[in-house]
Amino acid sequence: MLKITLGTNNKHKIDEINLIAKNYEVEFVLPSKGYKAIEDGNSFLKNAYCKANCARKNAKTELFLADDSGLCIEALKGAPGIYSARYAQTAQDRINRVLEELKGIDNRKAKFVCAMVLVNKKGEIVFQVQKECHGTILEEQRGKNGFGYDPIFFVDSENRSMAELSDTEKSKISHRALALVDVLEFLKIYNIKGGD
Ligand code: ITT
Repeated sequence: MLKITLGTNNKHKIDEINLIAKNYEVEFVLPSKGYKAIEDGNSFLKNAYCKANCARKNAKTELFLADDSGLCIEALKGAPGIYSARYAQTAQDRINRVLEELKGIDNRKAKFVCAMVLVNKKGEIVFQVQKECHGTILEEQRGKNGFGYDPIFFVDSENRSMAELSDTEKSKISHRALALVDVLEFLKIYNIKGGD
């Protein structure tokens, strides 16, 4: 089984990622205690690199992956974008802020974006990808699954909010799923395996 350190402090992300990866011989593990990345890039890919690079510290694996993701709303000129995690204090406050900012606005088109960067022990980029999942911002919250902005994100292709999808359903269509499958297929094509 190939083990890869995932540079994240978000428990939902690692759970989602391991569910998506369940049919591959890959397991994602949390970084060592005290892991804290400074996300000072101006793009999802740059911030994903910051996190993956930082996860190398005291880690036991050969490879390091990070996911930088967020919600981009057309009528808000792409906001909250790379600031999605910092748009307000709590997840509920962030949802409230988006709903407030979109009050009375007809164009509710939005997309979730996920950038993933895989680096080696030297911090060199081995693979990177960015994917999107398209939808519409609802007028009010729907569903209890997932995390973050899921309850207000209506997934066009599924006709339900992201939070109304089961974990397994989300793991097939999300921005994170689309990006991770490319990472996993890259590992498979190049026959990159773990040592144990
Ligand atoms: P790490 O940086 O430690 O990985 P984080 O939550 O801070 O965790 P990001 O910087 O990538 O992660 O910010 C992503 C934010 O975008 C996240 O906190 C959510 O608010 C939102 N987001 C990303 N993916 C999402 C998803 O699948 N569903 C709902 N909201 C999501």
